[in-house]
Amino acid sequence: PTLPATSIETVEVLLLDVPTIRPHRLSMTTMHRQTLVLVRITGNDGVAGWGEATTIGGLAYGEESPESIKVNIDTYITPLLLGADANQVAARMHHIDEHVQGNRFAKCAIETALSDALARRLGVPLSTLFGGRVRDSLPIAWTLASGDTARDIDEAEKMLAQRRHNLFKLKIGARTVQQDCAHVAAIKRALGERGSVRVDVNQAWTETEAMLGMQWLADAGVDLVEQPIAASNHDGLRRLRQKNRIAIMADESLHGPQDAYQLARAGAADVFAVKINQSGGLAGAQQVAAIASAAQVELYGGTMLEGAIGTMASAQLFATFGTLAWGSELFGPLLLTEEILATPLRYRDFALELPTGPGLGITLDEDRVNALRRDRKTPLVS
Ligand code: MUC
Ligand code: MG
Repeated sequence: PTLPATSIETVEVLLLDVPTIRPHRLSMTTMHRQTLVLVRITGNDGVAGWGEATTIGGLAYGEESPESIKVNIDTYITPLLLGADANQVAARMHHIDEHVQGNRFAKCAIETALSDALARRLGVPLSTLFGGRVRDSLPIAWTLASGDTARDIDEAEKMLAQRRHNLFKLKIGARTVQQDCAHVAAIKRALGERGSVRVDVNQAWTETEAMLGMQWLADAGVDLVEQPIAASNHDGLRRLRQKNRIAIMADESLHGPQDAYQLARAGAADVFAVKINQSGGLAGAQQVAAIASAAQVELYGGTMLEGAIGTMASAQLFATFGTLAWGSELFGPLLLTEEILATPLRYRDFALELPTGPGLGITLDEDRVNALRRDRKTPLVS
């Protein structure tokens, strides 16, 4: 059966400000809250789909801010969508690409919302639109980023005891290489073989610092280093890869299929951190995974610390990947103090379980969403 044409009636962009459970320290910023950028697209049949375009630290991490995403969708993308057929997702995205340069996060949220609604109309999980599931749950890493060694060890012990996470990503790069490596080595010593320890430098090192740091980290038993040097320095990544025995993962270097192709050609990474937002959407992320597979680059399912919508959209896609050698890090909702779903996501046995319902398979609690909306907050009275 073919779906009848469904015209797009509304496109809404909501900004939700949500505190984090503790400060989250990255080399370029310390987060005390996250701004979720949620997009809802509703068709004339009343069916709505959700997408998310959340980023990290305003403009500290990427080129799109929550506010720029909202204004660019409202001003430039929504007019391209209103009245058009909601079910022709590829046609809608192609049309947007013809008129809008860049803006990968905004495009990802739009594509996710259209795809969620389409899958709901068809009565299938979102993963079915991308070929169906290879797995029903995803291993989930946790990021230790309190900035304090003892607190990080304590946090990791709790995660192991609860059987919530046994893959740990440590955020480093804000202190000296020596200080950072001592911090990492202490954590790895405390955890031993009970957990995999990886680090994310978020581009903070020079190539010479990385050469030194990676040797120390390899000796400390660290499994992988994510984005040790500047995103654009593919040659440097290749040189580091050739001279070290520790795996290198590309994150900020990887903004969609073109980057995936260039990195693979350059032999610049052992692993790709695939992110739906950085890839410009689900289809772009699927292409990144295909390039990785062809080039025998291993995969890791990355996050921009999205809330439940972006997290589940990512999970639905990552569940279709043939292999996910390094697991994933879709823990975003667990870093936030507020729940926005009617039923929380299920994290257990070191994994996130995928729901079986149609579309994203989640239901938002709209009262909670509304309570967190920036535009609904009572203005401060001075
Ligand atoms: C990043 O660079 O990977 C993902 C997990 C986390 O703690 O920060 C992000 C961003
Ligand atoms: Mg990273």
